[in-house]
Amino acid sequence: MPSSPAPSTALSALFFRLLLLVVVSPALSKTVTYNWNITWVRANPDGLFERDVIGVNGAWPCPQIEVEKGDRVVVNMYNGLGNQPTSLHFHGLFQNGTNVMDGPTAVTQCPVPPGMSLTYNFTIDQPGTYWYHSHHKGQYPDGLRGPLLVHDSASPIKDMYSEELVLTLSDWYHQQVPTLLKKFISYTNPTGAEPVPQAALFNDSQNTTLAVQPGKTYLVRIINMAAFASQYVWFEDHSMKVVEVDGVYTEPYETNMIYLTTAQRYSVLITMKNETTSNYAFMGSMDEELFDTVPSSLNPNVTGWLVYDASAPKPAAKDVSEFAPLDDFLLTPIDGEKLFPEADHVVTLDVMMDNLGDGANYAFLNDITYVRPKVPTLYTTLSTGEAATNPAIYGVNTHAIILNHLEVVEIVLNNQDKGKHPFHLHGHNFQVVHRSAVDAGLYDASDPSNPTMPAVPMRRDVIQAPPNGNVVVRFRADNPGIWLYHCHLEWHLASGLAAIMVEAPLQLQANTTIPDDHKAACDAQGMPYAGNAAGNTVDLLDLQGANVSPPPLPAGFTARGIVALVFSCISAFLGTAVVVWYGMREVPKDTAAAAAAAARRE
Ligand SMILES: *[C@@H]1O[C@H](CO)[C@@H](O)[C@H](O)[C@H]1NC(C)=O
Ligand SMILES: *[C@@H]1O[C@H](CO)[C@@H](O)[C@H](O)[C@H]1NC(C)=O
Ligand SMILES: *[C@@H]1O[C@H](CO)[C@@H](O)[C@H](O)[C@H]1NC(C)=O
Ligand SMILES: *[C@@H]1O[C@H](CO)[C@@H](O)[C@H](O)[C@H]1NC(C)=O
Ligand SMILES: *[C@@H]1O[C@H](CO)[C@@H](O)[C@H](O)[C@H]1NC(C)=O
Ligand SMILES: *[C@@H]1O[C@H](CO)[C@@H](O)[C@H](O)[C@H]1NC(C)=O
Ligand SMILES: *[C@@H]1O[C@H](CO)[C@@H](O)[C@H](O)[C@H]1NC(C)=O
Ligand SMILES: *[C@@H]1O[C@H](CO)[C@@H](O)[C@H](O)[C@H]1NC(C)=O
Ligand SMILES: [Cu+2]
Repeated sequence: MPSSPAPSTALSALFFRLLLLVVVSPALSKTVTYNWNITWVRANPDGLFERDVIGVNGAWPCPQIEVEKGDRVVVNMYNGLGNQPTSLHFHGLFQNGTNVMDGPTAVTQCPVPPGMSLTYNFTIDQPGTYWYHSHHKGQYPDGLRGPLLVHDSASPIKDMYSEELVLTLSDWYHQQVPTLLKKFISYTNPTGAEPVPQAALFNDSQNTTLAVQPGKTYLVRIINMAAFASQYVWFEDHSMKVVEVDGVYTEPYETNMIYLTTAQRYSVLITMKNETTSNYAFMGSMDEELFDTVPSSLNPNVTGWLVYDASAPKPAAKDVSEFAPLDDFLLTPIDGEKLFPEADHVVTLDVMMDNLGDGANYAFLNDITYVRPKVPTLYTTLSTGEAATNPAIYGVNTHAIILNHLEVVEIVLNNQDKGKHPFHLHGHNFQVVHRSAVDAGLYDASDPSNPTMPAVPMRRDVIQAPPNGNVVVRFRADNPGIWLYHCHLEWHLASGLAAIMVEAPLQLQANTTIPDDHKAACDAQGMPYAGNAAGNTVDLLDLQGANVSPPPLPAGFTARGIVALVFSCISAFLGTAVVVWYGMREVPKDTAAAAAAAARRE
């Protein structure tokens, strides 16, 4: 090729601009590395009780993960707890191509035992507000959780505010999760009354103050990191404009109050007043309808203040007469993603609570209560070739549902329980295409009175199913992986309210390998990482030895009979205090009366 003449000034200017573009381009992503030693630390966030909490590098609250869209995140995690295994899950991230980094134990990895390390390594191509938390046996309410923020230079909302703030919400327990779980899943708690928290927190604390500047508009990223409690949130005399829901930008929607179930997030714009003379309370209030009994000592509220003038008083919060939060169904994603056409695959799941033969109360989807398999489900997929498309090899109690690559999936969730259940799907967000009123019963797709589905449905990754009602979501199976679908109330996940989406298993096999440190975590505990749910690598259809739920109640005994029997024993041995503590209100009247009569006879 002949050598070209010296470039013209115009050309060199163009070259320079291209160079500049490359330099400032958001495509130039970086790796953000965190070295985390997970250890116990002491804390007293509600001012009522000091206790051990799980922190990072000797501190609690845990640090914030903060990156730009496109960045790679590396978390080198060392389990310094000494007495418990752990894991990390990055809530809401699709982990597209990195299913192995998703984090739920028994699903995509073995628990990391004390004294061992594991590296999480993945890129993030989604903007917005997320969080991370332990995903091992209900552990995160003991403290291992924090915000994960993904900034985005191309954000459609970036010109609408001048500063960002983060506000986390939580419930708080004085006892540790293993103790609470032992009491919750027990024949002494046959009604399945969930542990009730002792306090509500803002930013893992209370009485938080936010110094604000008059006239300025802030983006407040609100994250509910609770174990159990939803919260109503409002800022006195300031309205909010919702602009993001669970990582999805929305058309601004003005409201005075929002409701966040555990694991949900909202970003809201708040414009400050021009006057600087007074300060204003902002409030969180736990949804007490979730609690079977409300102890008289419980303050469900937490207060913070927008501080315009540090020398002015912080006024007490005013009571609101009713909770009237925004209906999230009304939000519209800015990207305009249209309603998926008719689903290729409808998955209908019915939520129920019932007692099993051990007398404890369990949660069921279609009569199956989730039990952790011996082999993490991802490892079963990766080690079983063509058989990976056969749900039987995953074992009955993992409740594996096979999804075909790229099909449109509809999940119809019929909540036949009187409680509220916020359901979360890993690896995706979903279009919320129908949500019934409370007590509407089962979803009937052919009911002519169903409202027309929204043309551009709201999308998020956690949606609450109404009591005795239903919710219908759709998504495209465009992310091969083993994705947990579960109620995000930690107590219900522990009592089995989960199923596993085995999405495009053959495509997943084609490009996944198990990192050595993940295998080492299994090896250290003698846990297999190949074979069916029982660890059988020879006969994949032989599930002998697989983990299964307790047997049903003995023949001739009804659930109510067992409940009455157990209640009579408790009343006889321990007195009525225990009964009240575990939620007398849950027991049907005739059962309670029978139990009382039995107790009197003894
Ligand atoms: C983690 O922290 C614990 C407690 O401070 C300390 O004993 C241990 O050496 C630390 N380990 C690592 C790998 O940093
Ligand atoms: C917050 O303030 C209230 C009311 O003064 C007080 O009862 C509570 O203990 C405070 N919380 C903390 C964590 O200091
Ligand atoms: C993270 O993964 C990338 C891509 O596979 C790899 O190049 C890099 O070395 C990994 N980093 C660490 C710390 O493991
Ligand atoms: C909450 O904590 C974050 C991170 O430490 C901080 O940026 C933010 O201002 C705090 N928010 C409130 C309301 O205190
Ligand atoms: C505050 O002052 C600015 C500039 O004078 C004005 O545009 C804005 O409407 C005022 N805001 C409020 C809430 O009154
Ligand atoms: C909590 O806030 C609600 C709503 O304002 C109010 O009705 C209730 O009385 C408050 N409870 C306590 C214990 O302050
Ligand atoms: C995952 O990546 C594939 C290939 O780039 C893409 O087609 C798909 O939409 C992605 N799925 C999700 C949930 O991000
Ligand atoms: C993963 O495997 C599938 C099926 O073989 C292939 O089509 C796809 O391109 C692969 N994706 C990546 C990111 O390598
Ligand atoms: Cu639930």
